[in-house]
Amino acid sequence: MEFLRFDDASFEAALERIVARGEEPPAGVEDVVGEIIARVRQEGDRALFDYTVRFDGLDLSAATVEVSAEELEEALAEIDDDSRAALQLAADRIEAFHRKQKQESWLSTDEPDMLLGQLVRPLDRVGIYVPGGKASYPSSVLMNALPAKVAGVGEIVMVVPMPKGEINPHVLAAARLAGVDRVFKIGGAQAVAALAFGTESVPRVDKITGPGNIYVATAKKQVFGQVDIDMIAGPSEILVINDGSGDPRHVAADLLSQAEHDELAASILVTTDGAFAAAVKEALAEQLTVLPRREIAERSLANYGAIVVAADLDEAITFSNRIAPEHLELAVADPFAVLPSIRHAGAIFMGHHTPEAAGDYLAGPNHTLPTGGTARFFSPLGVDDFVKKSSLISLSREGLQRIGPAVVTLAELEGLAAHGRSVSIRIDK
Ligand code: HSO
Ligand code: ZN
Repeated sequence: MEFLRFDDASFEAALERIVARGEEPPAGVEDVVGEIIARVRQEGDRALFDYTVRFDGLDLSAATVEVSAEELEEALAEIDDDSRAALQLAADRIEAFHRKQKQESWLSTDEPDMLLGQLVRPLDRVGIYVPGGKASYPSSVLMNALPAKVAGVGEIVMVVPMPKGEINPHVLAAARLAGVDRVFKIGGAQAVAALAFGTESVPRVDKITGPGNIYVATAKKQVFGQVDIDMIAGPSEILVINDGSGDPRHVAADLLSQAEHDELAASILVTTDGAFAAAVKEALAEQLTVLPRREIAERSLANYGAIVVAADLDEAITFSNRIAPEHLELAVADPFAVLPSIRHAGAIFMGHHTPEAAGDYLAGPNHTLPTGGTARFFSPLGVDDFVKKSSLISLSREGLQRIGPAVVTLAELEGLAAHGRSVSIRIDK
C-alpha cells in the first residue's frame, strides 16, 4: 500500500505504475486467439467442441452444447428462496432503471415539404459472455441481459464455460430471470468466435458483450468489425474522495470490496485529512484478517492500493479527474457540492451511506463500467448499447425543388455529375 503526498518525488512514478497495470496482453495471446478464431470460423462445431474438450475438459455434441429450457427452469427452482428473492429484486430494479434510458425514434417536421428523423431499432441478436469459475457472477448476467431485454433485442444468447460440466446454478437462474433466450456451455476465445461467425449449433450474433479473461478480451477485439462489442474491460478500480468526515472503517470496507475482486484491482483513497488516512490504513489491516479472499485483496492493495493525502478538496478532485476512475465514492460531508467539479467517472457514489456494493448489485444502474481511465470517453453499459439508429429523409416535390439547386452545385464542385443529374432531372430549372 502506497502512502503518498502529491509533492513526493516518487508520486508520479507510483501513479504511473497503478495506471499502467494490466495494459499489455502477455506475449503470444494474440496469436493463439487468432488461430482459435480462424479454426472455429472455418470448421464450426468441430473446432468449437475440440477446443472445449481441450480447455474445459467437457465433451460436447450438437445434442448437448445447449442448456435446455427445463434446466434453466430447474436452476431457478433449485436455488434457495432468499437468493431467488434477492435476484428478483435486483432484476426488477435494474430493469426499471434501464427503462428510463430508452430513446424513442423521432420525426421532425420543422420545415415544410420535408420530414427528417431518426429511427431507433433494437439489434436482432446479441451474445452475452459470462465467465466460468470464480468470477462467474449472476449479477453480471442481469447487468448484461436486462439492458438488451429493455432495448427489445430479438434474441439474447448467452455463453458460459462449464469446466468438467460444472456450473454455478445462480448464473442459470439469473439468465432465466433476465429472459435470456438460449444458453450454450462454451467459453473462451472459441465461444467468442462461435458467436461472431456462427457454427452449426451456435447462431451468429450482431454484438458480443460481457467480461472475460485476457483470451476472451483479445478475441472480442479481434472479431470487432465482424460484430460489434462492448468496451474492453480492464482491471477495475475504486477511488474514494474524503474530506475527513465519516467513518474510516466504512471507507476501508469499500476499498476492500474492490480489492477482493482481483489482484490487479486498484483501490485508492484521496483524503484531505492525515489522521483519517492513518485510521483507514489501520482499519484495512484489521478487516483484511477476516476476509475469505484475503490473499487476493492483500496482493491488490500491496501492488496497486494507495492512500493519498491532499492539501484540499480541489486537489483531491483534480487528482480524481486525472484518474477517471471506474467507481468514484464521494465520501464527503456534502457530495452534491463536489459533484459539479467531477468530470470523469464510470459511476459516482454519493455520500457516506452509498457504498459501491449497492451499485454492484441492485441500486439499478449498470455495473459494467469503463475502467482504466476510459471513463474519459466511455459510458456505462446501457440500453444504447443494444440499439442502433437509421436516419430517415422524406422530401416532397416542393421540398426537393427547394434544396435541390444547392445539391447540384455541391455535386458539380465535387465533380460528381451523376449525383447532380439525379436531382436536376427531377426539378424545374
Ligand atoms: N465491482 C464489479 C462488479 C461486481 N461486483 C460484480 C460484484 N459482483 C465491477 O467492477
Ligand atoms: Zn464489485
